Amino acid sequence: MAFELIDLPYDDTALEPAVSAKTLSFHHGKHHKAYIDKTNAAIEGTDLAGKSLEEVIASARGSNQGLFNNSAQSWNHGFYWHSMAAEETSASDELKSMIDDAFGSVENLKSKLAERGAGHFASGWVWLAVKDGKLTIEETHDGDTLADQDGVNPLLVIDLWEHAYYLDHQNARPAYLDAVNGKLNWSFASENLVRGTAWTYPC
Ligand code: MN3
Repeated sequence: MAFELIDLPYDDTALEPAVSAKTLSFHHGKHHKAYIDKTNAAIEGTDLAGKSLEEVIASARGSNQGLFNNSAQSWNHGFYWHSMAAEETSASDELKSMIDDAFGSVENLKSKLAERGAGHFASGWVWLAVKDGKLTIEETHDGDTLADQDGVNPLLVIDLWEHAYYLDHQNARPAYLDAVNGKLNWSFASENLVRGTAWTYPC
């Protein structure tokens, strides 16, 4: 069974003007699809066919860079689509209190995410995650992921690759980050926190 390109959890205009329908059509329909297709092509007929995407990622890490990049990017994009929401959602009381402890307030956390995302050199991802029981902001480079890292539970992610924002904000990554900060799915983050283990790619 091959991995599938998951549907966007909202209409393609739902994130405008932060992320336009045009960006989503390329980002989801072309970029994410290509990562999925390449992952499927690479595992077809191998021992990895039939494994979960998380198992493929863990197996490819450090041993097959091409497969690692494509499988991790497949996962990261699925997680990213869910990290944003059409309507503003709010964090659970538990998450809110962890955010207050670690960052002072949700607004401060958003500023920190924007700051770390803007300062990240070249392509990658900025994450809100639970590590060793505490909330932390993490960055990964290129296609790297938190999906398979022991003791780390990713709650939200923001794509920092230029293809995520260039059509809408050109080179202004900070403008994209400010806009996307208003679309973060705190209810998804709260579900991830309660589960206590990393989200799994749905198909
Ligand atoms: Mn991307």
